[in-house]
Amino acid sequence: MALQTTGLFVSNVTLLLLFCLFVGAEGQFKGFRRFNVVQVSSQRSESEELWFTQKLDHFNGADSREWKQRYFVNEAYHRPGGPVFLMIGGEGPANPAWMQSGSWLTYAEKLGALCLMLEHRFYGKSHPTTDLSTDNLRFLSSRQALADLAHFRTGMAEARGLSDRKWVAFGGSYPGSLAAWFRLKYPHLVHASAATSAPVYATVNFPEYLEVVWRSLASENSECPIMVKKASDTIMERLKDPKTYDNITKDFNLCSKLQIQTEMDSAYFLETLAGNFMDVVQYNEDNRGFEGALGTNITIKVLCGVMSDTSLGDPYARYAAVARLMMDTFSIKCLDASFNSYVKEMTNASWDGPAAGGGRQWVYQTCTEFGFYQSTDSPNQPFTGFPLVYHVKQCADFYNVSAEQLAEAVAQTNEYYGGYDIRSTRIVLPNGSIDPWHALGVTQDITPDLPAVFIKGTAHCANMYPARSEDLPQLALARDHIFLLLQKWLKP
Ligand SMILES: *[C@@H]1O[C@H](CO)[C@@H](O)[C@H](O)[C@H]1NC(C)=O
Ligand SMILES: *[C@@H]1O[C@H](CO)[C@@H](O)[C@H](O)[C@H]1NC(C)=O
Ligand SMILES: *[C@@H]1O[C@H](CO)[C@@H](O)[C@H](O)[C@H]1NC(C)=O
Ligand SMILES: *[C@@H]1O[C@H](CO)[C@@H](O)[C@H](O)[C@H]1NC(C)=O
Ligand SMILES: CC(=O)N[C@H]1CO[C@H](CO)[C@@H](O)[C@@H]1O
Repeated sequence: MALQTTGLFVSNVTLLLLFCLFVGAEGQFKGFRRFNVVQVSSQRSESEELWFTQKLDHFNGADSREWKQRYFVNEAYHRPGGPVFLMIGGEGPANPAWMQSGSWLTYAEKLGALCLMLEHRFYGKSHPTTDLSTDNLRFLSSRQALADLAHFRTGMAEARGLSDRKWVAFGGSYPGSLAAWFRLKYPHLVHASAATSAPVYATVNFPEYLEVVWRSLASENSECPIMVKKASDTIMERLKDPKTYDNITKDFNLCSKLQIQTEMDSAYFLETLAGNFMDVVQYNEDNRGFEGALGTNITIKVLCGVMSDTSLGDPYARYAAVARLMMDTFSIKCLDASFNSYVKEMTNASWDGPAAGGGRQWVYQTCTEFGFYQSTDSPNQPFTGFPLVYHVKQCADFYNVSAEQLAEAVAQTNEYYGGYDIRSTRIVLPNGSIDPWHALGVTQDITPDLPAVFIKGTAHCANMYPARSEDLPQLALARDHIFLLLQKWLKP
């Protein structure tokens, strides 16, 4: 996909991504605060786009409205009688680069699989409705997405004579959860799933995310998260005194003079700055499959190096240096830290709007299904000032969803899918120890047929990227382990 909205990727057309969530480019890719982006690149030309007709509402037989969903095919590894691999798209445009690289293709080559990828409804070019009004977003949910997958599976099997083949679902991050849930809810349609870095448990408040950030920073240098904490406490303190705003504006290279009128303004600013660390931890050395990608050399080690560099001044000054380093790296001219402009962008319902790359849609899904709010409500984390209420209020501001509705929706999600207590078979659940999302994933083998694959020292979705010679040995072993499981499950 071409992610035109992000400063991170505009400059280089050879960088294509697939997703789960977003890195870097603060303030550019609105609404994607650190969920999950799986990224891969490709130097080769894009795969051909194909279109599949879907119902708008799978759960209402009286509503016959239809739309076209985008998908991709790679037949290069397909051998007669081989399985069908289905890569599940997530909360962003489906990236055709996955049709050309990634560990799933290595498996496909060995197993003779036909490879398909289906874009998620409401993301990328898959537009079920004329705009993203809150009324239209009613048709955006994981349940509708799974029903899309089921109907796609059935339709493709008929059209291509693949009904007797074994289908395997793949996905990382939110699509990882979808891969697990596809197998759970449609066991007659999908034989096995590889559900990478999948947050299967929905929760309104997710303060554990920042606790993992603390531990990941501390594993580099025990002083590092303490310096971060000092810096964010200092900023919180200074925000109380408008006389400091000129300095803060200059130090953090803000696009316009800092204005703090409400707690939402200060929370948004503090969260934006914290985002630098959250992104780097989530994607640390994540070998997203291409050399020299922007920002891949900004690691936990680099940030902690800056935070402990006394020559830069006090922890506040070092924190500002981190922010400027990120802006330089991603060629961002200035930091837009205004909550008001964020609200304007997030409430624009046009498909051409600034948050239509996925932010408006994904935050809607968090408000109506998952929560996952990365709040500062735990004492054991390094940041200050963006508590749960700040996140919850956005649901009301953007979509008129109340705190009560949110809480009920999240409870229903766990009731519907089972949360951590998945009852199924033939789902492999890899997780990386430094990925903050592992806290909502399956952390131990549930049964021998629902194995977890733990990868010490790797970040979000690491096992999905193409192998590299410098990969940690445990990462290479994890890829092999997943292959052996698939091979076993696909035995006639
Ligand atoms: C702003 O920064 C300058 C230079 O570091 C410092 O002398 C001044 O006291 C600061 N102003 C405020 C209001 O903190
Ligand atoms: C990261 O790589 C870029 C380009 O190769 C280079 O300009 C930059 O200095 C590097 N940054 C760090 C922190 O190593
Ligand atoms: C939504 O965004 C588009 C594209 O940036 C813009 O042309 C339009 O004016 C915006 N709509 C509103 C209501 O702000
Ligand atoms: C917001 O939701 C409430 C109740 O769910 C409803 O009564 C109200 O009309 C809605 N407001 C808007 C602006 O849609
Ligand atoms: C960090 C984490 O949750 N790791 C778990 C991943 O899965 C393995 C099972 O293979 C568990 O032992 C880990 O605790």
